[in-house]
Amino acid sequence: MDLDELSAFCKLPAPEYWNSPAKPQTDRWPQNMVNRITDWWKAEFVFSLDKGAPTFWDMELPRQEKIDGFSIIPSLGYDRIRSLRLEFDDGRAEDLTVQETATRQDFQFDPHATGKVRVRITDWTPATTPVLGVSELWIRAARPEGFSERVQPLASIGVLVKYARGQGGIVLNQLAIPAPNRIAKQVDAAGEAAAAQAKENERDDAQKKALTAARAFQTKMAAQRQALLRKLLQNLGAGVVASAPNPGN
Ligand SMILES: [Ca+2]
Repeated sequence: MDLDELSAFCKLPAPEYWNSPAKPQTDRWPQNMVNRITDWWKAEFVFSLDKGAPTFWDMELPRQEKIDGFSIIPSLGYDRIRSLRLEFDDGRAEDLTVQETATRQDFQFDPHATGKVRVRITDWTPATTPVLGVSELWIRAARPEGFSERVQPLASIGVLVKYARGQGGIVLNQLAIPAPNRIAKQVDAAGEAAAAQAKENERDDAQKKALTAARAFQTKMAAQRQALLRKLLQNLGAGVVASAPNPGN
């Protein structure tokens, strides 16, 4: 949405980027960094340094923005983040010191014009198991003066938004969300299967109709044949009767 927090709208690398085959509902799922669930270890995102996982990743923004804020709740399960560097397309970076606490830590800086934010973990307190991770993070964009008066979210996730305009305004209450590829493919496949079935039914119907017509034709022909035969026999009978010699003669 066009509010100022953009992390959930960013494109993240796939789990393979961290050498970690993963699926949703595991702590190896990158989107766990922005799922806003903070009180369950499985809802964090972690990666293994001993599997060669890189300690940086790009968060691609939906469009060019001016980024001026970042927040994080680090994962405290294993290695503990002590510092981060945020890198931007303008060639500049922000170095942030992170406390080893499971609380949200907010950072504000001068805006950076950028299409992505590279998050690089630069220092950490090592644990016995070399696993690093993030519970949650947030990326904020600079908005023009008066933005918060004109654009007011009615729900925390920003799906319902009020755009105040003088005495009136606009309310956003519907979103067109394109189906993810997998679902789109399933829908396509289901559509194709249904079309094929319909075609088959049509073929079956045509066959049934042809069979019914053939049977009707057979029945009609049989009836005609019988009628003809009956007439023939009648004529023949009449003839036979007519031509039979008179027993009296
Ligand atoms: Ca989370």
